[in-house]
Amino acid sequence: MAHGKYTVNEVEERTGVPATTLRQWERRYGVPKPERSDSGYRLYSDDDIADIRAIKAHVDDGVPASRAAQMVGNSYKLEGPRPLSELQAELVAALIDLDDARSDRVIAEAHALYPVEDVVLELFQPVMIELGERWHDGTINTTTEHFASSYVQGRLRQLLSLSGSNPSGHAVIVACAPFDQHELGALVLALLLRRSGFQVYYVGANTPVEDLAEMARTVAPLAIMISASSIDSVQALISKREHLRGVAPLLVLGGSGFNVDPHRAELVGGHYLAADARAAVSRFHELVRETTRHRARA
Ligand code: B12
Repeated sequence: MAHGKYTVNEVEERTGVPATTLRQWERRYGVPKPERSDSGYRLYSDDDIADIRAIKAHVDDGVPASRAAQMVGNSYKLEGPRPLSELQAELVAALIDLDDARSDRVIAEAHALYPVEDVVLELFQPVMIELGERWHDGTINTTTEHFASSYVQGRLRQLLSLSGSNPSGHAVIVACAPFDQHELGALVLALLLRRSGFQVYYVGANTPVEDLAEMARTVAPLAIMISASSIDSVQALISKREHLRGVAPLLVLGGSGFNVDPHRAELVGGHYLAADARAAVSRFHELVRETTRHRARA
């Protein structure tokens, strides 16, 4: 199997096909079919580059792009279930078309074929990153972004409630930092924590730390876990860190505001675990084991 190794800009340089056209071909015709990096970026293989050159050659000869992509795409062999990377392109296209019935079908296919964790991390996460980035660079408008975010958020909330809460698991509060509306990462984290046996209290976007401390006095969690996606929300946590001190045995910080510089977690007085929720949950289990062992000895 060919592995993705070139970014979209490198492919643009090598083939002369602009990045926007590459994404359009992928969305409309399903060719090329780049893999995604852990953080959701497209990575093209040598085979993808060969396909792109072949499509370009047909287009240069006057063949319409749709037909050219079909000619190249038909040369793919059928190899069992569609990979999540293919479903990603289809879900992005369905959401941009504001088509929730089509989005439902793509997600039903993904759930039928892959574990929940893979669907969330390899379908929802990259799709949201792609749509959010397109909104940030102005290629989709706010209504489309809101439609897509609220659709994906709804799906994640549904999975969260279907996962049930384990009343005998360690209690954990999951919230977003003050001023932070980036809720999807926190939702993904809450879902994975719940599926791995924690009793999760999911609070959501833009949470004042004073209120979190108050809540901790009521539910006595083992950990407060806060997601911050922007530098502003990291700064808000740093300036309010005194309110979080000692309110729970563990304070865990994550999200892209910390992923870009994990040392920021020390400035808030908490632990940083990993850039991705699956790795973070597995490290969190270790941290919980160490903490509970330590507390039992004390
Ligand atoms: C989607 C998106 C949005 C959506 C959010 C939709 C929603 N309801 O959540 C919208 C369009 C609304 C938005 C708005 C804004 N955004 Co925005 N957005 C993004 C984008 C493209 C993807 C974020 C996302 O959803 N990722 C998918 C989730 C699942 O991934 P994740 O958040 O990284 O979470 C994973 C891990 O980090 C980890 N994790 C997350 N939290 C935690 C917590 C703990 C404790 C742990 C252990 C792990 C963990 O697990 C998760 C699952 O693996 C990012 C860029 C990017 N590539 O990340 C910019 C980005 C975060 N946004 C940014 C900005 C600037 C904004 C705005 C200020 C823009 C504006 N001018 O209005 C506003 C802010 C609004 C606000 N007050 O918060 C910047 C922040 C830059 C900075 N350094 O400050 C980014 C980085 C874009 C950029 N490159 O400039 N945005």
